[in-house]
Amino acid sequence: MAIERTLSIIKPDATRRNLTGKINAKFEDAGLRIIAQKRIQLTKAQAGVFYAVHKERPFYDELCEFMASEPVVVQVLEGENAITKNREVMGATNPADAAEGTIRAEFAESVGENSVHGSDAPDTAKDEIGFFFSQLEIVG
Ligand code: RTP
Ligand code: MG
Repeated sequence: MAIERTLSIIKPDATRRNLTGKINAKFEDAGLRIIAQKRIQLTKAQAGVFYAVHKERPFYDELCEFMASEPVVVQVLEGENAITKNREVMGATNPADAAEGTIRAEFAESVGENSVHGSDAPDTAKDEIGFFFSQLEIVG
């Protein structure tokens, strides 16, 4: 199996409720290593660039507003099949559909305020990691 890297964001609903450590424990228990991490507050414009793929969707404005509302923790996770594994640990977008034990099943408040982001493919993972981190900040 390939060792991959993926970009993770602990979203404002989770940082507000002091859940960073509990969420990080889920990643580490699944064999994902946190090889870069920082707490930042996005502007709405920066959130808009990050989520530009969704700009035609009805929830885009609300999503950008939410992502800029309070600090987030951005991270690089590394491990075997890290992109897929992280999506499994996160659970479905809507917490009502998320499997038991997943981050979204346990912590998400709604389909919009759903505690975590994870890259969905190798090309987006590479772009998203580069959006937030320089090579010097990633220590694998
Ligand atoms: P993410 O990109 O944040 O990891 O989430 P995802 O792949 O599971 O879901 P995606 O379809 O990419 O949607 C991105 C984020 O937009 C918000 N959303 N709100 N109100 C709504 O119906 C709605 N749908 C999506 C969520 O924050 C979702 O994670
Ligand atoms: Mg997505």
